[in-house]
Amino acid sequence: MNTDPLWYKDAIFYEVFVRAFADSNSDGIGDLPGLTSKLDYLQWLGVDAIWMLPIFPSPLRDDGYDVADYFSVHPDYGVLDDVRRLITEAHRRGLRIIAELIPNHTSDQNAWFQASRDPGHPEHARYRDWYVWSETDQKYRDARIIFLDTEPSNWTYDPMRGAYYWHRFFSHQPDLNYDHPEVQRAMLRVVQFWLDLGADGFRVDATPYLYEREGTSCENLPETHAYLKRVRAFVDAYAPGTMLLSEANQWPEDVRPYFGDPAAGPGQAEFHMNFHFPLMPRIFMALAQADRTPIEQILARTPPLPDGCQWATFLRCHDELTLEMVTPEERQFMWAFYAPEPRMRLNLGIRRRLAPLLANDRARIELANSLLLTLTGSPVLYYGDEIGMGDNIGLNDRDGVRTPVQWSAATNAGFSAADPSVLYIPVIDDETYGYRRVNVEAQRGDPNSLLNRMRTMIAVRKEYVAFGRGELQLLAPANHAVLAYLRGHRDETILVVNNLAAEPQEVSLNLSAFAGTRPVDLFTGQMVAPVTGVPYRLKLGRYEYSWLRLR
Ligand SMILES: [Ca+2]
Ligand SMILES: [Ca+2]
Repeated sequence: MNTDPLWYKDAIFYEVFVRAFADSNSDGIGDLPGLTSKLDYLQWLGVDAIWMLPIFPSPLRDDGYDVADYFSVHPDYGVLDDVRRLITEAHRRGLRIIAELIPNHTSDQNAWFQASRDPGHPEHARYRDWYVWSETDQKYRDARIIFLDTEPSNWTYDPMRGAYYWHRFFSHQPDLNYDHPEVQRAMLRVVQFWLDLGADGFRVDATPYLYEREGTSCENLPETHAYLKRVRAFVDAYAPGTMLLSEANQWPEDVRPYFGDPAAGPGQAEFHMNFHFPLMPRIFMALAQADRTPIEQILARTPPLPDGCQWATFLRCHDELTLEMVTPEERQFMWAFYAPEPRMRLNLGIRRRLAPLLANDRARIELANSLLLTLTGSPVLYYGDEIGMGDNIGLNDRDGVRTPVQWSAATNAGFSAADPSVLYIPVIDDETYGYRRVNVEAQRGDPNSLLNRMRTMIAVRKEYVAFGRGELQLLAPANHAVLAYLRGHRDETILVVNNLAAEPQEVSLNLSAFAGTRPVDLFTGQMVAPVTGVPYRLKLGRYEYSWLRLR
């Protein structure tokens, strides 16, 4: 295993929904032993860290983000020993395991909430103030409602308690009360528990929302940052090398404080990594418009990061393609282009997978991944996108992008030996994306498959430190259909050129600072035309990308 404390800067992350990955006991539900049995595949693919969606006991009304017990595993997935075995086997293969930490809210089925809401509960006195209770539903009115499609208010009345409780997400997910010192300590105990099991890091859910204060949006509050810094100080002391990744769906300047200020001294660091949410829709916008401007604009608005910090970038994830961080006009454009059918939309976003979003156009899918793997930060791949899995917009909410992995053309796509009628949701079985046509086994055997191309792109990226750690310098060619940039780290300089258009393009780059170098194509190892004092001219096919080392 890579023991560099900055390992996450060079890592490629892979997001796994355990339920969808592999079913070891034929009950139709993916589980921890199933995931463990597929670690060889992930090692072969070349990823470095596996981020698991929640595996806690839960009523699963929000796919496990409604936690009923932080100190156990949902029986569908296995037992705590299965977690230990998974982590041991992952580490043996040089793979890290990133667990979920869900600090803002619990399930209404959590024993803490049951004791808090019920005045007759034997432990009511202890848990009374663990949640945010109010006599009225009029407090914190400046806080927006996030799940606009389902929730009319951030308050819900509980007749048992005779009061309203606060919830930033679903009404079955009451917010914990971080003003209570016991709650602050309880969440640190959760962190400790999962570190003791061997977790290498946490993806921390919904970080902006921990505290509430009147007259504010109840997001990004100083009290919230102070607590998150305390979590960081705790992991640094208890398990050095643990990586913390924050989910703050905010503008880059608002995300910047979630990195903290590590240079300011002990206790001032916050997260090692944050997702770069606003970059994601702009990659899709740039592809739709064949114009690099949206990407340029958001990168210009992205502040430099402190030492040791890194963006997490992604194309798709388990949630909808969120359009919160775009203007209303841009949102209309994105909906019209990428979600022409109303049922493709959800909240302020689009509930589709990568391949269907890009019209299953192989060149376009590869180009999107070229951007993901070279532009900035550490990439996070979403399970199944490496083979171009489809989605099922006939399923509810976000289930359509959480279907079983298509391992083979066998029954249930090789995901499970159960009767197909008992699968947690059906496998994709349509003309274009069905498992008989799109599956891991077939693509592994085909050297020209998307899967093998993804594996090559991952391997090439990992050969050059500049992609994870280097400076990014955007070039400004006159042709706006081309996005070109230099990634540089010490003696490594890599030129990446992407044609965002469906038509071939010519581009002329100013590389005079590199006159005399002989660019080498990182995929073929072939030298291309030398750089001279005059503009460097390249011809690119439709959606073609080129990664060149200048030396
Ligand atoms: Ca199972
Ligand atoms: Ca909160």
